[in-house]
Amino acid sequence: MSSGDVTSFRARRRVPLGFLASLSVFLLFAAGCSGSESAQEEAPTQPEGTEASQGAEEASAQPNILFVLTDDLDYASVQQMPEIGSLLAKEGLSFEQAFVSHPVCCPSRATILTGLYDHNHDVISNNYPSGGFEKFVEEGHEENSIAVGLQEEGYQTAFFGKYLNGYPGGDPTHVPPGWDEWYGKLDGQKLYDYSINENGEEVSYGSEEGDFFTDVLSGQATDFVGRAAPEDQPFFAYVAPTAPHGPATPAERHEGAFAEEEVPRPPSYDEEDVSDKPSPISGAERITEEEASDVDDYHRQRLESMLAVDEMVASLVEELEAAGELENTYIFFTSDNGWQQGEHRIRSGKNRTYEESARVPLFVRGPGVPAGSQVQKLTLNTDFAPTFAELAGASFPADGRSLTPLLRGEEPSSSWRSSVLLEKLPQEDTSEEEKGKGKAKGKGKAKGKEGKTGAGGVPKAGVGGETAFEAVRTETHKYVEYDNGETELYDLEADPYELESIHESADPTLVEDLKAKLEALKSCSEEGCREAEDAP
Ligand SMILES: [Ca+2]
Ligand SMILES: [Ca+2]
Repeated sequence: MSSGDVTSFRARRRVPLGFLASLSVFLLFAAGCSGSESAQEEAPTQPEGTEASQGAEEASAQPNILFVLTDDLDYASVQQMPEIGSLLAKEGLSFEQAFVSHPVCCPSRATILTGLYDHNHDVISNNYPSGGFEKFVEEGHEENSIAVGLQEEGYQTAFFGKYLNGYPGGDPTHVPPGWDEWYGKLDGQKLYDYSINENGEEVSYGSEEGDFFTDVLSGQATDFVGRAAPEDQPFFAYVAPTAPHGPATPAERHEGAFAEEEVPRPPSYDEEDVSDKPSPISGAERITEEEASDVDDYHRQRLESMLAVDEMVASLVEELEAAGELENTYIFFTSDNGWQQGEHRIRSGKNRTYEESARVPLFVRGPGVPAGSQVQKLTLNTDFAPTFAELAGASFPADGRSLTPLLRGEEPSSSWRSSVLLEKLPQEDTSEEEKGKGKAKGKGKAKGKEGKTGAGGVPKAGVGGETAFEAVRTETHKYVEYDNGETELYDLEADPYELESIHESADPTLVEDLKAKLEALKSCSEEGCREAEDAP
C-alpha cells in the first residue's frame, strides 16, 4: 500500500511508525543476512545458519505473533477449556484485569486493529452508519491498521475468520490492505453453509461435518503457521473464530460434552435487589425457573462450541513446536467482549459496563513470558496494536500502550494506568444484534445442525434497551454516567459483584475525583489517554 492511498488523518498517525527498523531489515535482507535474527539493530551479526538452534532459547528481534480472538467469550467460561488452560494459562501469563473499552463486536475489533478508543476511531456500533465494516473503511482505518504497520516492518501477515460486522459490504472479494494472506469469513455467524473469501476468491462450504467453520478455520490457520514458521521472515497471524457467539453451535463430536454444566451462580446472578440500579435493570423481573433453564442450556452450547477452538489452539501450538518456532512466537488469546448470563437479572447479552461484559480473558505465552503467572494490572484492547508493534521493534501511534514490560514479568519503569475508559457513545441507529437480543436466534438452520438444542438460540435478555454510557473503571471503583442522566458507582474492593451501587451514598470527594477522571478520559487522545489513565 503506498502512502498516497492513505487519508491525511491517518497518514499523520503513521509517521512515527518505525520505518528505520524496517529499512534496516530490508538492508540486512538485501545484504544476504538471514532474516529476523539479524534484524535487531544493535545485536551482533549472527553467522549464517545459527537461527534454528538459537530460536529455541531466545526470541529473535522480530518474533512471530499469533493472535487468537474469540467472540463473546466470558472470563469464567475460558477456565473450563483444557488445552487453553494447559498450553496458554499454565505456560504463560494470565491477565486478570483485562478489559475492552466498548464491550461489543465491531467497536472492540476496530479498537484492536487501530489501538484507538471508540471516540477516536469513531466506529461506535456494529452497523453503518455509526459503525460496522463500512464505517471502518470510510474512516480510513484499513490503510492504517496494525496489519499494515507490521507488514511494513517486514512481517508476513495473515487473517483468518471474523473481521468486522457488515464485512464484506458489497464486495465479497474485498481483501483489506496489510494482509499477505486473507481468509475472511462471509455470511455472518453461520457455522455451516457459509463462504470464505480466500485471498480474493469466494469459496463455499456446505453442511457436512467437515464444513464446520471452526475446524475449517483451524485447518487454514494451522496450514499457514506450518508454512510460515520455518521461514526467516516473521509472521503475524490474526485468527478469529466466531465461537462462542450465537448460534454457539458445537462441532458434532462435542455435542453433550458439557451436558451436566450449569451457568455459574455468583451472588449477582438473578440479583435479589436491583433497586440500587439504573433503568432498565431496576425494572427487570426475577429470572424464572424456565428462563434459568434456557440460560443454562445456552451456556452448555457456548462451552461445547468453544471446544473446537480449544482444539485449534492445541493444533497451532503443535505446529509451532514441530517447526521449532514455539519459543520464538508470542501467542495472545482473548475475546472481543465478555458475556452476561443471568448476572444483575440480565439473561443474555453484552454491551454493558458490568464486569461480565467488559472483562475478558487474556493469556499470553512466548519468549521470556513467565509461565503460570498472573498479572493484576489493568489492560485494555487499545493495548494490542502498540504491543504487537513493539514486539516487532517498531512503534504504533495509539491510545493504548505496549504490554511488553508486563510480558517480561517486569514492573513497568514508568507508571502504569490506574484506570480505563468504558464507553458506549449515543448512536443514531440500532444494530441488528441489539434488535435481535430479545429473540431466540439460530433455530433450525443447516439441516438442524445449528442451534438444535432446546430453545435453539440466545435466551431473551429480559431487560430493555441499553442506554449509552461513559464510565471509568479504576483498580478499585467503577463510576458510570448514562446518557439519560443516571449514574452508577461501585466499590469493587468491598463489592466485587457490583451488588450495591453507592452513587447516592458515597463520599462526595470520591465521586468528584471519579468524575474528574472520567472527564479527562472522555475525549483523550494518544499520550493524553495514557496520562489520564495514569493519574493517581
Ligand atoms: Ca463479540
Ligand atoms: Ca443490588
